[in-house]
Amino acid sequence: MSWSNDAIADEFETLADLLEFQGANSFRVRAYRNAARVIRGWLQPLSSRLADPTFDPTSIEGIGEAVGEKMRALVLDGAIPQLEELRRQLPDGVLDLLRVPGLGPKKAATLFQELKIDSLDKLEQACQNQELRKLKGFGAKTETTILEGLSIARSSQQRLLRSDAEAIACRLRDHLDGVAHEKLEFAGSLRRGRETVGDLDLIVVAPDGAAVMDRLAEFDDVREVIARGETKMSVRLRNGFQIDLRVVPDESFGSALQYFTGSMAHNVKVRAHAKQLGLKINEWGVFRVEGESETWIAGRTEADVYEAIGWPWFPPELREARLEFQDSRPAELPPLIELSDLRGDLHMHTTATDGTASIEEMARGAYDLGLRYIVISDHSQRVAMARGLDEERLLAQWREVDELDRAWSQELGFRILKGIECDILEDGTMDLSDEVLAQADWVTASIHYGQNQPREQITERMLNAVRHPSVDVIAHPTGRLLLRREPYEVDLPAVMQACVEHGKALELNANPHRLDLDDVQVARCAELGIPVTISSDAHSVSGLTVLRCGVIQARRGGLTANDVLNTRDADGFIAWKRNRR
Ligand code: DGT
Ligand code: CA
Ligand code: CA
Ligand code: ZN
Repeated sequence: MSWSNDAIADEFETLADLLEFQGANSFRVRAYRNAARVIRGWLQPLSSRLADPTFDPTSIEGIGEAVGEKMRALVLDGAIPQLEELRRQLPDGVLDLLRVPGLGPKKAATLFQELKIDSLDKLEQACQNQELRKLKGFGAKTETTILEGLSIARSSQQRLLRSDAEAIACRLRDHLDGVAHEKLEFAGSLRRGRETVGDLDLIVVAPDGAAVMDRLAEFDDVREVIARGETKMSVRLRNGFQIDLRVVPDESFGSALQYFTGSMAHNVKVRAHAKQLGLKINEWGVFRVEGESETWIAGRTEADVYEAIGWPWFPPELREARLEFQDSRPAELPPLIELSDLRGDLHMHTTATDGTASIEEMARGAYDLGLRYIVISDHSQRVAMARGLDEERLLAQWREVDELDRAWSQELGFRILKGIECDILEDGTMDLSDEVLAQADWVTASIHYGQNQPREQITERMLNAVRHPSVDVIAHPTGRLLLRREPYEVDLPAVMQACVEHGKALELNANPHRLDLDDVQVARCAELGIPVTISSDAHSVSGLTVLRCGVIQARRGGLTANDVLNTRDADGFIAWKRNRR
């Protein structure tokens, strides 16, 4: 049960939060936050290195004496004494306050001191009574933001982003390689590709189930074994996340995988259909029921289970009892899009604004992933925090893009296209002139400011952008941040209708924090014939790999390669824009 780098980093984040809450020196707070970032990004497991007394943690850039000592205490003794002391001093509810989006440690401290707020319930009350706006540095807007954030703080207590849950699943898979097993698969919402995951459901076939359970108990970050029986075990990690393990016989692997993949609603349909055929399905298999007797007929593989009831195998992403059935029968479904169908990436940033890589480095990264073209789309001037491009800098960047494009298309047949992520300003106009936008190969429009405007206003801004002759696609159309920020108030059906009329595309932003549009919304796009773009919005070379997450989301919406614009090759993509009505 040693500490993963993530769990170590979480402790330092909490330490920084609590110190900041107490009003500690901001230099110290920053040092702990930096340390957390370094630790999270470290590729080797630090806990095993720290067990070696000759290893000097301060040899790592960004780790000083104080952090190094605390890391050792944490890994060797199980706690950072100073952090435990802080936790003892503060009421429990204070830690909950720190999880409310829009409420940092400083603001939380003010609320605690001035209004004696030490729980989410008291915070909600105070916002509703409009008490916050009386304080310096708080306004009506803060109250709204906090009220919106409250539901997230309450609901996000256990759920993780799918990408974070997947990282834990990968580590666990490696860890369990240390014990004999024949089959191992993660079921549940992770397998269905949901954007957030409540817990992991692990199905294993092994010669010695008890040994697998012993091994699970030793997994990094396990805080407690919640339950352990003959075939089932549940553990909880330090971050509160739960893992459910089932050890099943080989002949039940497929039926257990099917059962625990869910969704519940999908399985209700499956069971009802089986019953009509005189069959019974549960996690142990498919059984023929004759009077009192039940005979096992299938269960070894998932395909066997579906075959036994005369149904096709459904991709797990579709098992939500939504698209996969029509009139309670399996729907006729064309093959879903796959990652390898993507040819280009239409949304990414470079060092010109808030990215960490140059145009050429992004191109190289995309080329190495097997893509054939990219659109460089840095921020426009309104996004001053990210050094957004004004017209002069943008035109200069485009000259550079053109030059690189010439070289790269000649040498590698790889295209680098001129784009921009142009802000839709608060008044509904575009952040750059029509004249400049008209020269782009691809114009992405998006909202970064005035996100709290009323529904009519936001919708009108989006409609303006869709109607703008040079705009091609609206990026992250609802503005939500998973587990952090609710979507803007926007009449999405109206925006979609306008996209149909004007032949514009909508983005499925693949960033795992956004996945914006969601599965139901992309399904609606496909239904209306609105081309969807799956783009990374990468700010670094490694950020390009999130395209995978976007493809999973698109599959959940039942999308085929045809529904997605950037599955076309560069010529086809450019032709689509040219032929637009
Ligand atoms: P999550 O963990 O909240 O993200 O979502 P799931 O879908 O992974 O839900 P979970 O972990 O509670 O259960 C995994 C699957 O197991 C679920 O999709 C269907 C199945 N399942 C769980 N509990 C029950 C139950 O009480 N009855 C039936 N029929 N199926 C269940
Ligand atoms: Ca689950
Ligand atoms: Ca579960
Ligand atoms: Zn962007």
